[in-house]
This record gives sequence, structure tokens and C-alpha cells, in this order.
Amino acid sequence: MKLFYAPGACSIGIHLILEEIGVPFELELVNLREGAQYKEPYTNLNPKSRVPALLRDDGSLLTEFPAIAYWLANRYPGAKLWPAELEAQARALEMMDYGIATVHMQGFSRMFAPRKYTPSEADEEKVKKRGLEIFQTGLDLLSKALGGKDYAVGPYSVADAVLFYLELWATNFKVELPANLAQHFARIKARQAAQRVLAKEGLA
Ligand SMILES: N[C@@H](CCC(=O)N[C@@H](CS)C(=O)NCC(=O)O)C(=O)O
Repeated sequence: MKLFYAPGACSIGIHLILEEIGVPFELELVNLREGAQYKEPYTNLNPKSRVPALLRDDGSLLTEFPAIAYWLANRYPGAKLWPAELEAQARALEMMDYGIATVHMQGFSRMFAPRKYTPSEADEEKVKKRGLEIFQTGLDLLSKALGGKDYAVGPYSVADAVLFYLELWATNFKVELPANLAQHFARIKARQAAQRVLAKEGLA
């Protein structure tokens, strides 16, 4: 298996899941800063021009964080990263979708790449400000949903990998983490798998 990733991008969540599972995998860097995602050879493999993308042993490519997370957790059930109970499964999907589709793609992406959201340079600051509002509101809601639990939905699961990358981004962008998420981030970073991931991505 090979994970196409960029250091510190959302692909770090899938990297964490792979490290937790402990199955052999390769990493291949896609240099997002240089626009490698929009050029061959990457576009031949993944015309969506995004990471994460997982090249599986049968030669097929799987994209979209929730799909990759779901497949990995269920393909390697020994790691117990997919909750056993229906309610926790639904909550894991709920948290992943909100974290990725809203907090990441509507909030953080506006802060990180404002020009994707406006053709006008003059609007950039407004777009960033709106992105920050969405990001902060999202973090607050995720923190409330986490409550006093150690992990996103109770047992440690793939949903924690989404919280992990959002928490990392908040920290890098000096956005204060609500208390529950700050504690969760410390808890995840204390895991050996997370330490290996941060070291391999040059972020330790
Ligand atoms: N919906 C995708 C989102 C993936 C995504 O937005 N990845 C970002 C990195 S965090 C990316 O590849 N950006 C490259 C670009 O937009 O040019 C998923 O769930 O995997």
C-alpha cells in the first residue's frame, strides 16, 4: 500500500490511521506547494488533484478521507479503529463529515487558500476572516461534542484522526483550541503512532 501525502496536510490523519494499524505501507510525497497535484504523473493517478490518496495492493486507488478511513479500519479490524456499536459508528461518521466538509473545507481552506474562494485579491482578507469564523465555530462545536470523553466517540477510532489534523492546524495557525480539544490533542500526541507520524512528516 502507498499513501500519497503532503507533510502536515489532512493526509496526516490517514498516515496516523496506517501507523495505528501497523500494516506495512509506503509514503509518497506530493509537493502541494509546487503544484505537483495538478501535474502529471500525479493527475494520471488521481485526477482529483488532492491528498490523501491510497494506492492499494490490488493497484486500485481510493480517495476521500472518510472512505479511506472506513476502508482501512474495516480491512484491518484488529486495530479496532471502527466502533463496534451502531450509535458510535453514526457519531464517528457525523464527526468526520463535519470536521472535513465544514471545519476543514469551508473554514480552514478559506484561511489557507483564500484565492480559491474569490477571484479578487482585494477580497482576500474578508475571505480569511470568514474562514477563521467558520473554523473557530467548528472547533467549538467539535469540542462540545467531544465533551469529557477521551476520544471522539468513546473508543479510539478513525474519527480521532480527523480531530488530530484539525487540532494540528489550529496550533500551527495560532488559533486557540477549546479545552476539550486541547486535551484531546495532547492525548493523541502522546501515542507512539502519532509520534512516528510527526517525525516522519518532519513535524516533531
Ligand atoms: N474531500 C477530500 C479533501 C482533501 C483535501 O482537501 N486535501 C488537500 C490537502 S489538506 C489538498 O490536497 N489540497 C490540494 C489543492 O487543493 O490543491 C478528502 O476528504 O480527502
